[in-house]
Amino acid sequence: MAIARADAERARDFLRDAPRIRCICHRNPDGDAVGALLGSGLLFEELFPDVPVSFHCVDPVPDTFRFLPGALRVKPPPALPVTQGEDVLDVRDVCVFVDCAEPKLTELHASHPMLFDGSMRTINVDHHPTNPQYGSVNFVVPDASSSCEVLVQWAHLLRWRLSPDVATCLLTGIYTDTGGLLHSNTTAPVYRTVAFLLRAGARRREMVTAVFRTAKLSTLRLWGRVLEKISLTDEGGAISAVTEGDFRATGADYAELTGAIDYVNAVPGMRFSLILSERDGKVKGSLRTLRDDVDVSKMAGKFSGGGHRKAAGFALSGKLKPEIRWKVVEEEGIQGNQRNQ
Ligand SMILES: [Mn+2]
Repeated sequence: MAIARADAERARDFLRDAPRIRCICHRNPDGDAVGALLGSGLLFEELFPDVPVSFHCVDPVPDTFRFLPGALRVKPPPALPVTQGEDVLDVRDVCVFVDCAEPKLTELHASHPMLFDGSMRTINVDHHPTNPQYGSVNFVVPDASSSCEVLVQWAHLLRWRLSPDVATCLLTGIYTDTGGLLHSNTTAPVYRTVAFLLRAGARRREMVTAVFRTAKLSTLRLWGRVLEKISLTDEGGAISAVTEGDFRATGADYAELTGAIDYVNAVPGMRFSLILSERDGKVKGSLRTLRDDVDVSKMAGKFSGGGHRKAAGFALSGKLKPEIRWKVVEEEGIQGNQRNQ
């Protein structure tokens, strides 16, 4: 599936004629969300120098991605038109949603309904197959590794030149959503896109050092807890859980959990892996598999979640209740040992 030229041009015209462009990514943003947010916004600034661009997210940019150009410009969402203030939403503004699989992931669906009810011009750039195409123009490409890759496809179609800053942002999203070009979504087109971004001047070394070779002590301690608590189930799952107590004790914030699942998923012979985590009265589940015959998006669907075949998630309201499973073992061995002493 690819982007249609007519859509690419229509979205470009929206941006060119907008009084203001607002780029918006999902809550708890990951590398693809931040990379696509900054990469798209900086690109639009270069393409349409007369149109002001702002960057919005309900959560701050994680420290890991603060090295990216424009990261310090990310602000909370704009105030509603009925209020007065410095940054007020105008219904003529054009909003670009990046990596938002559904409106509620922006956390603006209730407070800013005009973004989703068709009263504003919006562009929806994403790669999640479950995306309900809520934009006026939708670039939803499920074969793409990342939203950043979708942005490159759009740029290619209209022959937009990418600056080194834009290329660095977009490369970050491709690298993080493919786990450093290791996940199964690292297709030949991904390598071609990476090569294109490197030629455009993407600062790969700076990005790899910041994202893949730097971990805060609190992160390592949190991951230590995740790894220590891995248990294997009869169904072939490698499962771990982190409670709010774990976050408190390690001083890690929620975003620092990102990446730990790949280690849980490394246990040989397992069908899938799962990390359960507690946050604000909700339990979030992150599912991964390395196998082609397991579809974790179906498993997540049973808990009203979704995602991809190999990476999916869900959220339930509630808390985690610790349960220690003890097994009664035959006494034979113990007695034998005692006799030997
Ligand atoms: Mn993504």
